[in-house]
Parts: sequence; C-alpha cells; structure tokens
Amino acid sequence: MTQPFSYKLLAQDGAARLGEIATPRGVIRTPAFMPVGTTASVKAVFLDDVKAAGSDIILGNTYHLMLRPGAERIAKLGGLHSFMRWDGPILTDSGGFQVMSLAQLRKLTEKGVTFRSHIDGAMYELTPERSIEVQNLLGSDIQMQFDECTPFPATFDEAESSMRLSLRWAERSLAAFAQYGRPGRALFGIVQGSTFPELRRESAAKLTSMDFHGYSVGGLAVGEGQRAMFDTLDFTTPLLPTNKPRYLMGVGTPADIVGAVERGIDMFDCVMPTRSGRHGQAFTWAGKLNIKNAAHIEDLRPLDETSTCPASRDYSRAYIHHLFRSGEYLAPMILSWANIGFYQELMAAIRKSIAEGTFADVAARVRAVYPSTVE
Ligand code: PRF
Repeated sequence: MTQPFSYKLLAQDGAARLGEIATPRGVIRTPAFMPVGTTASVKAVFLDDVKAAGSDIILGNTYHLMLRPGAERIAKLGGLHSFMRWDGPILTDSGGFQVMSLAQLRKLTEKGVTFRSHIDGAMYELTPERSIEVQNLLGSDIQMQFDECTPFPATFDEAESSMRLSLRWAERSLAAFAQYGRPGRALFGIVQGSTFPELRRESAAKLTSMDFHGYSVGGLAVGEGQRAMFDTLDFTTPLLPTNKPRYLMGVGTPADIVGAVERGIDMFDCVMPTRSGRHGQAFTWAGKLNIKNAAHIEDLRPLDETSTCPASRDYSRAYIHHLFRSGEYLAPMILSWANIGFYQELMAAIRKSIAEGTFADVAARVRAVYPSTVE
C-alpha cells in the first residue's frame, strides 16, 4: 500500500515546531529547507551533494518545466524524479508567481493567466486546472494550488480582490487534484491577503475549511520588509491547523528563517544559497563573507572549519578566491555546495534545539552573525 502523506508534530519550543512529514518517497524532517531546482537542476550542485548535505526534499517549478522541456515530455521520459535522478520528495510551485515575475505580455483573468514565454516568445495559458495537471505530469509529491501572489504594496481593495481570486482558484485546484492526483501526493493551499490581518483571516478560514494537506503562507518576502513579514506571520500562523505543515514561500536569509521558525513555520525554500554562491557570497557560522574580496588571496583557512560539508571544510579560501578570479566553473560549484551545506546545518541545529528546548540559543547565535533587519 502506498504510504499516505502525513505530518507528525514531535516537539515544540514556544511556537517553534519539530516535526516529520511522511511521503511515499521518504520522510521530510521539519523545520526543513528545500533547495531550489527550478529547471530540474539545483544550479551548479550535484544532487548527491545536495542530499549528503542533509536535504530531504527539493523544489521544482511548473512554469519553467512546462515551457522547457515540457510537462508531457517529462511524463513520457518517466517523470521528473527519474529524469533528474532524485528519488526523494519533490515539491513544485504552481507557476503563477513565476509567470508574473518572468513572462512577458501577461494577461490575468478569472480563468487564469495567458503569457508569452520568456524562452521562445510562444503564447501559453496557465489555469488552476492546467497547473495541477502539469504538476501531476511531472510527478510532484507536494503540489501548490494556483494562486496570485499579491504584489506589494497593495491597497486593501486590491489585496482583497486578489486574495478572493486565489480562493476561487484554490477550489478549482482542489477539484483538479481530485482528478489528476495520485495516492500519497499532497496539495497545499496558499494563504494570501498581503499585510492585512482581516484579509489573512478570511483567506486562512476559507482555506482551512477545504481539505488541503498543508498550508503555505504566500505573498510575503515581496518587498514589505522583515518587520512587516514577522508581524504578518504573528497573526497568520495561529490561524493554521496544528496537525498540518506550514510553508513560508521564497524565504529567506538565516535571520528570516530563525524568526519564522519562532513563529511556527515548518518549511522554507529560497534561491539564496545557490544564487549567492554563484556571486561569491559564502554563508558560514561566523557570518557571510565575500570570497572575491582581496582579503582572502593568501588565506589558507577553509570557509568554515566547524562545517561537516566538504565544500566548506576542505578547500582553502585562497583557492576558491583564485577560482572566482579566474572565472572557473568550479568556483560557483564549490560555493553553492558550501551554502547548501550551511543552510542544512542551520536547519539541523534548529531541529536539535527544538527537541532540547534550547531554540532561543540557536536563534541568538544566528542573530549575532546574521543581524536581523528588524529594529
Ligand atoms: N505564491 C506562489 N509561489 C511563491 C509565492 C507566492 O505567494 C512567493 C512569495 N514570496 C514565493 N513563491 N505560488
């Protein structure tokens, strides 16, 4: 029998939650960080290293994969897991957020979004039904409802009509999931409502009355700033059921993650470790450093001697600095790997501390070197 999708809350320290999500493809330890593999690749990092760093789940994108190589083609080739050689769980985003940030000539209607591909200029349509169909053709284990990420800032009226559109799309996404989904696959609803308590309350109330397997908090980390994001989480996470996972989409810095865990969030994804890695930024337990800086030219120390990740532990700063200066492909590879290693060590430390009731110590340690932008 297929292992059903389930969430188990194992321990709490304040509002911070230690848990486990069981899926047919394996267990996800939460709080979890999901490396982003937009185009069926966690950029510049081999998946064996992503896995060995402690990643239980990775993220893929409906928008990119439906354009290239195409959802039907991936299904024909055996599905996304075997295509990219990742046998653990995969979560896919539903595409609306990416359409609005990447595609040209976007037109949003009640039915969905039509847009011109940023790759070849061809016209496409993405609706709740097509998004869920694509996510199932890919074979994604955790799927997202089709939603509109309300731009920031938005007036109350704009945020209200956008949130209500996402609610209608939530119902259509659920109906499509009943048609295309398979046993063991999960569908998450996405709470919208910008920074307005009343709108978040309406969104959460309607979504939690529908039968989703988990809940995302969307529409944050879109320019509102960390204070407003934390304030929004303060009144949003208590509206979500305690027996299902909560996912804060597109977040964030180490300080963002610690602050959101503190407010009851279980799952995160962000391009930050890999994108920063490609640009010479390294995340370590002593803070962030820019390896391109001349200060590292003769520094034989590793990025982080406390790390168990080979990328952080085994290569000298001088060597990685040289690779960046020389434009070597290996430079972004080592740094992206090191940053995935750091993010997963951070999550492991967070999980251990919740079990031991010492989350505040890890939070303080992170904030000492990754100053929170909240005054
Ligand atoms: N909706 C979806 N994907 C997202 C977001 C959202 O609101 C965000 C917001 N930070 C990131 N990714 N579907």
